[in-house]
Amino acid sequence: DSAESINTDIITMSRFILEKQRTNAKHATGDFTLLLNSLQFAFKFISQTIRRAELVNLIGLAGASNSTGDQQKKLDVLGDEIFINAMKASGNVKVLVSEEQEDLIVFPANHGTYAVCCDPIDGSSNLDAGVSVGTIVSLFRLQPGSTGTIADVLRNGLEMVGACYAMYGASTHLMLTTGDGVDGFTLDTQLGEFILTYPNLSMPLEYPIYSINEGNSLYWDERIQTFINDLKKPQEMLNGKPYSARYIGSMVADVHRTLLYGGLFAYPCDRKNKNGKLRLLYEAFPMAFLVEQAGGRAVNDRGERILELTPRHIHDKSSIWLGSSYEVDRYLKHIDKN
Ligand code: AHM
Ligand code: MG
Repeated sequence: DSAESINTDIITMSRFILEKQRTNAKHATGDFTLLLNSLQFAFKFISQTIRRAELVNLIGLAGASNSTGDQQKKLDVLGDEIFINAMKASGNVKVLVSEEQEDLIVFPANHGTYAVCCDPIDGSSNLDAGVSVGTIVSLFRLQPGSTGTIADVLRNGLEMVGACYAMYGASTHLMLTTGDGVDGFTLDTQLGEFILTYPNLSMPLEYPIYSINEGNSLYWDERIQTFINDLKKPQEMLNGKPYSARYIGSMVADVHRTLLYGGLFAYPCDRKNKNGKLRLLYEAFPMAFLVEQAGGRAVNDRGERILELTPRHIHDKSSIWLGSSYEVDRYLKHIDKN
């Protein structure tokens, strides 16, 4: 009987957050609930926009003409606008950093207490091939007494009060931490709701995958070259098999796989990217927070914990090694840390 197999008591993200708010003093402010509602809205809107654009572009390629002759806005720009407008409209956000905006944005009319940093569409070079991209977000509370300045975001990663990403893949997933574990949700497009699908996610402690752009290996430090080469040799614990390589080139998708399957994801410094490529505030910080909350680790090339770093500029970059504790520890041992 199909009626019997339908779960009539699903946990939507809104319900999940409200329940948390009732039972956990840390989330006792309705402010945070409203902020997460605005984030959900932005993710749904960006998700829908990407899916629609893909179809429209394909129809365009097949010969249909664009009657108005309008230039299609680039998806990165649309994603950025959607995100900024959603945060502005939420009223709870005072300060916003976006990868797409050179400067910090302060909303003068908002009396909110949150600072939000985001990469609205990360991995956008993959968009035209229909490969998963995502939105990455870190959340801070304003410093006590602050009316919204750069000092609200140039802070130690441990001061984040939340982090999340949405991945726009075969389905849209949303992984969230507020500092007590990671919970994952999947967008039910018919209901228009994120449904709790990965409650209290913990990642595997080890897994034989490494994920890195090996095309850069010529430019890596020798220590990094030897580390990655060692993973390609027969591994005793794998009955003589080597590690497998997986690299999508979308941080959200590579980190999502790492959270679910385990293994190692890295973007180290190299001779072309002297400080790495990924941005500390809205790429490395939120992913490090999520990975640690799922039981993994995240460090930079020198073995320093990502969450203990402090950016000096809003678009500062960092090298990163994150994933299962076994694989990150193995890197740390290789560089004589820990
Ligand atoms: P973007 O923010 O311009 O999209 O760039 C960030 C992306 C990440 O999603 C991904 O991990 C990385 O760049 C891939 O870089 P590369 O193509 O150098 O391997
Ligand atoms: Mg990015």
